[in-house]
Order: sequence, then C-alpha cells, then structure tokens
Amino acid sequence: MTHAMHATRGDTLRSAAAGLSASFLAVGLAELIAAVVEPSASPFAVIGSGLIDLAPSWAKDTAIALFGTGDKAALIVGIALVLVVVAAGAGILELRRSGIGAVILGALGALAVVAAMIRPGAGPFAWLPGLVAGLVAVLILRMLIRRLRPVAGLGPDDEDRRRFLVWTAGVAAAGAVALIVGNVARGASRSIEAVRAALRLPKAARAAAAVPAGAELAIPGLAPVVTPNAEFYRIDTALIVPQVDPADWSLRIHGMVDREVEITWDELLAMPMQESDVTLACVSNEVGGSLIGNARWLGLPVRELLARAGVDADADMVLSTSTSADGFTASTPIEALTDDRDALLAIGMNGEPLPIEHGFPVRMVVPGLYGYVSATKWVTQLEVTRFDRTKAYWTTRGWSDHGPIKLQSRIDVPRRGQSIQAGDAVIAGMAWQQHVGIAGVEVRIDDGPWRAAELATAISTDTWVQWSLDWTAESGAHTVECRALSVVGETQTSDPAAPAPDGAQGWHRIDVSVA
Ligand SMILES: Nc1nc2c(c(=O)[nH]1)N[C@H]1C(S)=C(S)[C@@H](COP(=O)(O)O)O[C@H]1N2
Ligand SMILES: [Mo]
Repeated sequence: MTHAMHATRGDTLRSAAAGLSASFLAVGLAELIAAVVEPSASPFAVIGSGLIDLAPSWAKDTAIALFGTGDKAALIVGIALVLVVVAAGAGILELRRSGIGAVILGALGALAVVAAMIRPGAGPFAWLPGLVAGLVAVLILRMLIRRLRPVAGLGPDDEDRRRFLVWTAGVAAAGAVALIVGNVARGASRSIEAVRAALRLPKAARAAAAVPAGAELAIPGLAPVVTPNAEFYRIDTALIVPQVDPADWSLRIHGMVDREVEITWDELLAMPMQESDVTLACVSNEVGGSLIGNARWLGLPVRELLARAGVDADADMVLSTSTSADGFTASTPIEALTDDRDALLAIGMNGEPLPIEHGFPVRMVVPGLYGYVSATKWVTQLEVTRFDRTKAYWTTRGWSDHGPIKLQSRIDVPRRGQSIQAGDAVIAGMAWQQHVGIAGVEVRIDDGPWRAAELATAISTDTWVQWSLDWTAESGAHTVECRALSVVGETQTSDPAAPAPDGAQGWHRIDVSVA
C-alpha cells in the first residue's frame, strides 16, 4: 500500500476543495475559449443539448410541468450540481489513490469533446473547449493533491497545507476570472441583438385590421388578447439561443419540387408581406396551462414560395429545418401550407422584428397546428417530402405526426385556489381552436347546470377568444369548470388526456373559496 493512505477528515475536505477548484478553473477556461472560438461549443451547452436530445418525451413533459419555461435553467443547475459532486469526489479519490480522480476528470473532458463534436452543425474547433477543460482539470488536480500527500511517510506539515490552500484559492480565483472574461466575450458576440435593434420592418402589403374593440374584456387577471412579446411563452430545444445574422441568412426550398428556390433576407423583404393574428400553442400545454400566446405576425405566406418552387403532386409534407447550430425540424402537412390560411414565414411579431428567442430573423407560423409540427424558429430550409419518407424532431420521439390543435378553454379568473369575497364576482378565461373558431363557452359551478358565458369579439378564427360570466358567489367552497363549443358544432370533451402524444384534453376545473 504505497499509494493509499488514511486521510484525515481535514485532508478529505481539502482534497474535495482541490477537485472543485481544479474543475472550476477548467470550466471557466472552456467557457472562455468557447465564447471566443465557438459559442455553441460551450461544454455546458453541448452536454445540456445532448441530454435534451436524448431525453424521452415523458422527461420533456415532466421538465416542463415542473419548471415551466424555466426548464433550461433547471437543466443547467442540474448539470452544475452533478459536476460539483463529481469534482469533489474526484479530489477525494485522487488523494486516496493517485490517478483515479485524474481519470474521472479526464473522462468528463472527453465527454465534453464528444458531445461537442456530435452536435448538428459542429464547427471545426468544437473539440477545443472540452479538450482544454479535461487537460487543465487533470493537471491542476494532480498539482494540488501532490501538496496534500505525505512525504517519506510523514503527513504534510502545516506549511504544506498553507501553501495548498493558497494554490487552491488561486486556482478558484483564476476560474472566476476566466468565467467573467468569457461572459464579456460572449456579450461582444451578442451583436445580433444590435443588428435586430437597427432593423426596420417593411410595411405590410396586406395589413391586418385593427384588433376589434370588443376583443379585450380588460378583466384583471385575464390574459390579454394580444400577448406582449416579453410575456410570450418560449419553448425550444436550444440551450444557447441561435444567433443568426440576416445578412448570412437564406432559405432553401428543395426536395419534391420542380425547381429549387433559395432566397436571401433582402429578397424576402422585397416580397409582399402580410400581417395576421395567430395564436401559437404548445402541444405540451396542460389543461389550464400557459404555453399559449397570441401575436400579430408579419411575414410572407409560405404558399407563395412553394408555388415558386412547384410542388410535386405526391408530396404530402414539408420538413422545415432550423439553422444548423440548432438542428430542430418540424413536419407540416402540406395542405396547411398551401391552402388559403395565413401560414407565414414570419419576420415580425407585434410590430417588432422577431425577438431572437422567438426565431430571429425568420420563423414559421401556421394557424391551427401545434408548434412542434409547424412553428420552426430560425428556419433555413423547407424540404418538400412525404410523411412515409422522413420524420421530424418530436415525431421521432413518439409525438403524433399530425398536430391539429384541440378544442380547449381555460379559467383565468378567479385563479385556482384563490379566495374571493361573497357577492358579485366574475369568472373569465380564454377559449381556442385555431383555424376552426369558437362559437361559445359554457361554465358550470359545483356540478350544476351549464350556463352560457359571454364571448368577447374574436379577432379571427385563428386566435383565441376571451369569455366571461357574472357570478353571484355564495360563501363556501366551490368548483368551477368550463368547456368550449366550436363553430363546427363540437363540444370540448370531458375525457381527460395527457399532452403526449397529440395534446392535452379535458375540462379545466378549479377550486375557489368564497369568504
Ligand atoms: N428551432 C426551433 N423551433 C421551434 C422549436 C424548437 O425547439 N426549435 N420548438 C417548437 C415548439 S414545440 C413550439 S410550441 C414553438 C414555440 O414557439 P415560441 O417559443 O416562439 O413560443 O416553437 C417551435 N419551434
Ligand atoms: Mo411545443
């Protein structure tokens, strides 16, 4: 037993600190290098993205249910916690048996290298941050632990321990500096935000009519009928938001077409733009959930570009692809892109260029379909193809091929579990079935008779609509439920279903206590 030793409790803590500070410096340097040479190759981002892609769809659902649109922050925190445990463990093991901790940290570096290189659109230096992280972690860990080791059978003396602490603190400080410099460097690459801010949108050739006055009931607590961009839900698989410069952007239409078409940003802007109000919804939205929002989009109808390319009669699907650094795909039934609905290649959202996290510079928006089969952000390719030839990001993960939005309604006021005063009260919410339209909403209290709510003026059949009902609330505990009726005579089903594989269904039911 020449290598092994019995560490004191103090040395165990010190060795854990060595593992932590070595790993902290490694991560800091890797983030710094990534920020400079290849922002999307940050080890955190590539490992996180890899986990997102590997995760089964129930895990996506659970993450969204637990953390909502903070699911990505939760993932990063999770990875950081795992790293802290592994790094401390590597330090402790390295002190006990030279080489073990180094192998563990080296393996983490190798994992980061592999994860970076297999990302779609990985650049030529994607391997560099992970490699540097691995080497730095191994060398620094060995250097620090050497200072804790007994010399010729004696334990390290106090002077050695003091020097160990100075070195460990120095390494951690260097890691902090690297992280800060890396962040500043990353900020400099945020210039796409400046490009966006300087853009002026073209005027719509076909402008939308003003939102009708009766569309907004203006009830406190009720979702506004037009969702401000800053409050619009965000769902995507991109840990690092793709930064696409319009000057470098182009869209290629290929596959089962008569002639391939490629258009640049300037060519797109020169085409006649159309404005339309469309409510976007996520298939992962639970009954009563908030993964839905409505905006006024400005863009070019997709059918005009498809007509230019000439679509083969056998094609039944268009596979839209996001920028290569992202690699998301969606499979949209071709009728939804060629019929008379306003399926857009959108560049504007509520009067502004698309926010970067909502797909700048160009995304798809298709009324009536959930986002996972239609709303590709940072879109760069449309492949005209067939459902029996290829699948898309979520449809290879068990979600349904066709994603028409289900008839749904939600209670916003009162909030679930809220207690209100007895007397005159109001119940209000939203109802939607995009591209079909809402004919009415009914409300029932304590399993009593269904009563018709008052419907606000719909902006169009492609948008959600507000509803409200006056209620004389009597004190006690009550349940409130709602259900929507569509313009084609359907009544929202009471039969509950989870989001997977084709959208949640059932009635929204809330408990309210009246004082
Ligand atoms: N590039 C890209 N586009 C994407 C996604 C994605 O993960 N990547 N997610 C889709 C899903 S599932 C939804 S619900 C909508 C959400 O759009 P939003 O974030 O603008 O609300 O974007 C769609 N477009
Ligand atoms: Mo979604």
